[in-house]
Amino acid sequence: MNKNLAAIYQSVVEGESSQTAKKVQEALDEGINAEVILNEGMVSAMSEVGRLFEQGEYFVPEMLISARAMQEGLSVLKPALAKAEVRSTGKVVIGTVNGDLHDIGKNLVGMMLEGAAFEVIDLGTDVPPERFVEAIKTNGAQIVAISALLTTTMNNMKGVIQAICAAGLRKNVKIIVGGAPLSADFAQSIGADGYSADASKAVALAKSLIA
Ligand code: B1M
Repeated sequence: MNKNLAAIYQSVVEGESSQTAKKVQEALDEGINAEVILNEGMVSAMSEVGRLFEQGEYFVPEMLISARAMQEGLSVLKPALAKAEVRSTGKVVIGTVNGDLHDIGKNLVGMMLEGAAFEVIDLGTDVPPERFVEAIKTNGAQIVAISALLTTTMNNMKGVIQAICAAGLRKNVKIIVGGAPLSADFAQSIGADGYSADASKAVALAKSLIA
């Protein structure tokens, strides 16, 4: 692996925020593609953090400091990932479902959507169904993107879709879902319009749904 990519990987695993930011900048300066930095340097490092957590070598505080390092690196990477086109492709309301605090994947999806010129309204994490409904009404969004990282919270996505239906807004929006424990079958079972396994596929999906 390239020296800078290896250093990024290591600094995310070790939760070294400033080192991550520095090495991401160096990798960009070296001309390494932003998506390569993201996937080989950072996303793979978070998988390793997950593995260490599963094996009892890392605990929540270690996961948290690795997540901070990842966020720090992402803020340096963002301009390169989101080379926005001028015209708006559409409006997307995005959030992590209620009960769930994971936001790195959701933030990445938001960034990539912005890069494809979508206007993104980010509701953050632990978002209750009624806030999704309110945000659709206020912003006239065409797409709702919901993220969940826990097998326990993925089931709350159905509640969001039910609330959107109950508010009479279902025909106005396309609903896409994603997050590590999900699958296309799960998305279909809760009445979503689509599922994507990663951030770039989410962009393609969003574009195809409003085409
Ligand atoms: Co937590 N956590 N965590 N965690 N965490 C996982 C998810 C876990 C798999 C770790 C493990 O056991 N291996 C496990 C879940 C097990 C399960 O449910 N089966 C777990 C657990 C158990 C927990 C706690 C319960 C731990 C505890 O307290 N005992 C707790 C729950 C808190 C809560 O949410 N209520 C908890 C807490 C945390 C931290 C707060 C410490 C931190 C999150 C910080 C943050 O997000 N700001 C954290 C972290 C960092 C992780 C891991 C290590 C990394 C997640 C991550 O950021 N990945 C994770 C292990 C792992 O994923 N391997 C783990 C990188 C990110 C780029 O990938 O989020 O998958 P991901 O996003 C991808 C795709 O999934 C997809 O695109 C993204 C990019 O390509 N995607 C979408 C995501 N959302 C999408 C939406 C879309 C489309 C695509 O459209 C709408």
